[in-house]
Amino acid sequence: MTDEQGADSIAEGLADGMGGVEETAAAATTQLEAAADLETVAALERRLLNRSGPLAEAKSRIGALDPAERAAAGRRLNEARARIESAVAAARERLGAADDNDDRYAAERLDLTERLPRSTALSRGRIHPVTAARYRLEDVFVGMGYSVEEGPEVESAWYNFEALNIPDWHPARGSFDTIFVNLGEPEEVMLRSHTSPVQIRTMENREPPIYVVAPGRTFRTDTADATHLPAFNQIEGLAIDRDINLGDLAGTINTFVGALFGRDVETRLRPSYFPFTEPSAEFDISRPDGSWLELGGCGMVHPNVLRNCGIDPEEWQGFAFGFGIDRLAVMRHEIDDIREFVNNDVRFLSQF
Ligand code: FA5
Repeated sequence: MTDEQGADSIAEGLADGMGGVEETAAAATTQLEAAADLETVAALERRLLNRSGPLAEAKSRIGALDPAERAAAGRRLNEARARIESAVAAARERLGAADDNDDRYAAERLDLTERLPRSTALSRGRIHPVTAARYRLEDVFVGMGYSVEEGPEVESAWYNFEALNIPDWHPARGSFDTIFVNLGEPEEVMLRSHTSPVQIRTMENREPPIYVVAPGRTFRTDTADATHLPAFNQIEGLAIDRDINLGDLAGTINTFVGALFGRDVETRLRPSYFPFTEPSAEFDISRPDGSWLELGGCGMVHPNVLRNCGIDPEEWQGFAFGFGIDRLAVMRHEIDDIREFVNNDVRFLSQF
């Protein structure tokens, strides 16, 4: 028996006077409970309950009954209707809810156990080890009372050389292997070859006392090899105050190296030459095997540099230092070749 035939037979049962309405409603309920989809429920409802349907027809015949029987017949009919209606509602809820939920669940489904193939898996990004070293250095110096300054990567000869006591005839200009930019006067505009120009910019803009560090990219015509890159990073340090001496410089270097590497690492200063510091030194740090590694240059700020920035060298003194951040990261992670940092090999970079 199809659902539609079922609806017909129920309708006949109801239409046959008032006899058997309870049985008919029970049969309708059974059919509705068994209905497999919403369309079947709708077809049963239509046939049983609409205005020209059997319930309505049976009701119209109540008037022909004996008046004493009318109320009871009406009550039975209403109960049958109510029973069928609630069976329709229950069937609709059962099928409708299931249908709706199935669709919604399918659309919203998140498979938390799913594993993407390795090639398409999203991996978490990391901070590049040189950037991490820079952040760490900034933290250490900020903790020592320094503030962080930045300067432009394209500089004029004044900031990169002249104000730093390196006039154009000075042989030290040659040692910086400068990359010039083809703008304006020849050799007037360049990619900065060190972060020392930020010393000048800071002293021009600030009143002493000054305690700043200036990390950033620097550029030289150096050919890339295990210890050199043509674009590398330096951090500059500058302290200008009253009565600053070389001991303060040595103590500062000791303190930040200790903060970075731990107490076991020692530092030493070796006499050297930079036009912008006097006296000048190179500073080294000790390696576990007892050998020394050069980290950078430093010294007491040359009086000419102070004067170039409008600071009276009789009243103010200071020290400056500058060293390679990439070299520091190489040392920190015991890497053999500085070029690894720019090869962009994720297998290498994801180790840090
Ligand atoms: C200078 O650049 C000075 N401005 C440092 C200075 C600042 C001295 C303040 C005194 C006072 P130098 O050329 O030695 O100095 O470079 C400093 C450091 O930069 C080197 O010790 C090294 O760690 C790093 N460095 C230099 N060239 C390269 C390069 N091609 N690749 C990677 N690191 C480099």
